[in-house]
Amino acid sequence: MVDMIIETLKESAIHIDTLLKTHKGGYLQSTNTSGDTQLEVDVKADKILEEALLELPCVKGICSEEQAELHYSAYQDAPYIVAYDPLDGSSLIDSNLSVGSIFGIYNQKLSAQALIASGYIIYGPALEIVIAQEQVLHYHYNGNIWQNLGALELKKKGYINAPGGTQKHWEAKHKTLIESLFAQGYRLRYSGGAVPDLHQILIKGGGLFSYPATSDAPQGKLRKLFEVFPFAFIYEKAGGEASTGTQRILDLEVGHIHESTPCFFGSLEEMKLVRNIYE
Ligand code: AFP
Repeated sequence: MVDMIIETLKESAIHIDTLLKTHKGGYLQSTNTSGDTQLEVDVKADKILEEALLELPCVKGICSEEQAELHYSAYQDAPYIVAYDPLDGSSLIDSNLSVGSIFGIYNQKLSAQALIASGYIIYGPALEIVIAQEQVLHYHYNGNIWQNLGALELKKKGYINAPGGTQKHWEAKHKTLIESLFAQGYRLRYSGGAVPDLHQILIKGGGLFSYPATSDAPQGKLRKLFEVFPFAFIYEKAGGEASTGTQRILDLEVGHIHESTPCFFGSLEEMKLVRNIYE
């Protein structure tokens, strides 16, 4: 049944990619629950996913970053709830940088422990999708079919440092962490889109992505259900770790569906350094 959801996400990816490549529309008057001003393409991508997923008899409900509440389907006995961010990084669209869709497939309830698969679509020079179940599989769309490019695995240590958040609002210990990575020769790679930034670390085999607690955003910026849990699941399945600095992400509870959390994703060596500095 999860395969049906994954096939539907692959089909929706092709529609959203076409939308992004052909559409030129600006901002709407509306904002979403997180207070972000919505682009017309945010709303359209959301509709594409919502309509496709709600048709599936195995989907009990959907929960979108662009919508205030969980939306139940007609299939109340179905097992899965799909939580997704239809277009993450949409503020990068006007500069023509890569953006993505992120999704988590939850069994019966929206909790980190109920996550059974997750992934993301990346709309870049190529259209790709990464899906984590037991392995983290990477697919490329060749204009006709989805080709499996194989499993993504993190090495124990990488060389990329992707530090999110405004530096003047970082805590002293976070500055220490980031400076220590640069002092070891890590390279800065940060676009401002979680999908391309976290994808690059997976493709290059390792590194650290951080979006810490800051004085202007004490709970970080990235949302648990739509960004943080799906990527935590992916990074763990790829042989890395994901934490808040002091706690494993996939042990966190969820209060409100739009709740955010500080987060760190990386390969084992970098995550050890995060623990040493944060704990
Ligand atoms: P937008 O969807 O508003 O572009 O935000 C993207 C995002 O949620 C995530 O993809 C990035 O990692 C993060 O924000 C970047 O935030 P900063 O610009 O504060 O570094």
